[in-house]
Amino acid sequence: MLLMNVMGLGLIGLIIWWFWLYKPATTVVDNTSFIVTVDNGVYEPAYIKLTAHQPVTLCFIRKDASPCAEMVLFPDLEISETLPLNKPAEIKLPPLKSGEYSFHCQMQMYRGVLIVV
Ligand SMILES: [Cu+2]
Repeated sequence: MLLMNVMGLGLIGLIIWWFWLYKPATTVVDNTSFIVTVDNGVYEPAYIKLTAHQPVTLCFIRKDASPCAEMVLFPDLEISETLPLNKPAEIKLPPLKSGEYSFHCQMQMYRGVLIVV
């Protein structure tokens, strides 16, 4: 019983952290669309939490003119996409099994992770 309460509190804490405190890093349009900006050498957010077995759309907005930022690759998903500058580029992801899927630019200088739970 105590353990359950502790777990429950932990879960609540995690939810609060994720939805309120962590907000600047995750832009959730709805449950199935996420905006990722590419700027200053980073993906923002770099960690994207997704629900398993649910198709999602990632909308990449590239503000970084560096040629390095031009491509985004999801090697595990065999997805690669060219990102136009200052124009949203939608990448539709298939339903994913839980796990971690990294994504990065061609030279792997920009890095991010999809965390599917
Ligand atoms: Cu690069």
